Amino acid sequence: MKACFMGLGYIGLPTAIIAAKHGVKVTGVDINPAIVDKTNAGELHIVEPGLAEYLKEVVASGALKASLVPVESDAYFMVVPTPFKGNHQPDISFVESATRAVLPFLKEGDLYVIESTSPIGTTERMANLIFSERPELEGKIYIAYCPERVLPGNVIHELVHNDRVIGGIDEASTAKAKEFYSLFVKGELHGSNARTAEMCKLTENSSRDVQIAFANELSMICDRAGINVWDLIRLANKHPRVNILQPGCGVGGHCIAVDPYFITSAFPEEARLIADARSINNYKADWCAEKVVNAMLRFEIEHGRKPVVAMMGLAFKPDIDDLRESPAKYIVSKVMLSCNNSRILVVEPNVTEHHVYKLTDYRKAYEEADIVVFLTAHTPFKELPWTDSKVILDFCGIFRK
Ligand code: SAJ
Repeated sequence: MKACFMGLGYIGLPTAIIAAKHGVKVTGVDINPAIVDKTNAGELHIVEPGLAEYLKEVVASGALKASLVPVESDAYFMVVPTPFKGNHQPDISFVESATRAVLPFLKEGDLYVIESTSPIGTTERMANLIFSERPELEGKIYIAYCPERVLPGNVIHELVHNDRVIGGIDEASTAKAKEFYSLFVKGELHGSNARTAEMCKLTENSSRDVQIAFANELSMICDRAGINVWDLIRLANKHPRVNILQPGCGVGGHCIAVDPYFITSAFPEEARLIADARSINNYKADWCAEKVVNAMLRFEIEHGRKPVVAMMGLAFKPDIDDLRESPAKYIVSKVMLSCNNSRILVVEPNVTEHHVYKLTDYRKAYEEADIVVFLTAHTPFKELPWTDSKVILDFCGIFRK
């Protein structure tokens, strides 16, 4: 079995590696020559625990080769980004160009799968594109959608053990795609149709966004009501059928803060709760920034001098170095713009250097600051001693019991 993975990013590369480890002869394709060279040298260009050894092994055995262009294979996987445009409309141009790149190689009996998070109808659109360019293939190839579901940081385990949803454009396509994934997936493979599988991925991440919005809304209510939201949620979750997530300084990353827009842009009349959740989670970051600015003004009035402020965390979630779409980063820049005369110490223990912010060691910043703002719940922060000699704005529950 020969397979081509189009896109060697956070999902494409690990999936290509795992498939190669399970006996598939894999060509990993990327438009970035640096990624291709690095991969062929057996070096991992992403941060993912445990994956570097696997990559070395499959490159050394010849099971995985990276390339700038696809080669003739039995199966083709589209694992490219689907960002949104300025108006929150999904941009599927990378899926389309990857599809056009494999078009000349497709032959009878081949499997074509989209893994990229995609708006409803994308698989059908790509099938139409394929058949309009290669009409002789209609009814002769298998086309399916199978979304990835892995959590960065735990990819090796989740790629193999998570259940997968597989939706073909017809039953034969679903069956063919299931056959491929069963080569390395130990979780259950749930057959469906392409539109349902596309919506399923958007639903999973929207569901998380809505649940986090509930926690964030509670945190703002509790702030005004003088209630500790962490205690409240811990107690409410003692009910056997209640499971509230944790509030934070907003929702970041390239999945949960993005995917719901693929629903709201296509169904603006119907998707009201999903749209509200997005705006609550976006608003939470502005709310946090305003709290920081107000605390700084209050400090200046009370002490007759500007405070030193420590902004603790830039990553979009705990214990990672990924700053993309991070609400913490947004809050830091907003606070800096409003109070550019104050000394603001920026802390991110998982990053050694940043091109915009001068980073300070977290212990030093905590010691020096008058106001400490916890934005990301990184584990090392939890060891810092509680003190009431500073103003502490704990937006992510560092000091929760
Ligand atoms: N967050 C909270 N409170 C919580 C949980 C998370 O504020 O209780 C925040 C995080 O701090 C972060 C954001 O939400 O800013 C997203 O973090 P996450 O850990 O919930 O999710 P991601 O973006 O790392 O990965 C998600 C996962 N989806 C679900 O859990 C439903 C993952 O399984 C998907 O594969 C991934 O999106 C994706 O690629 O779509």
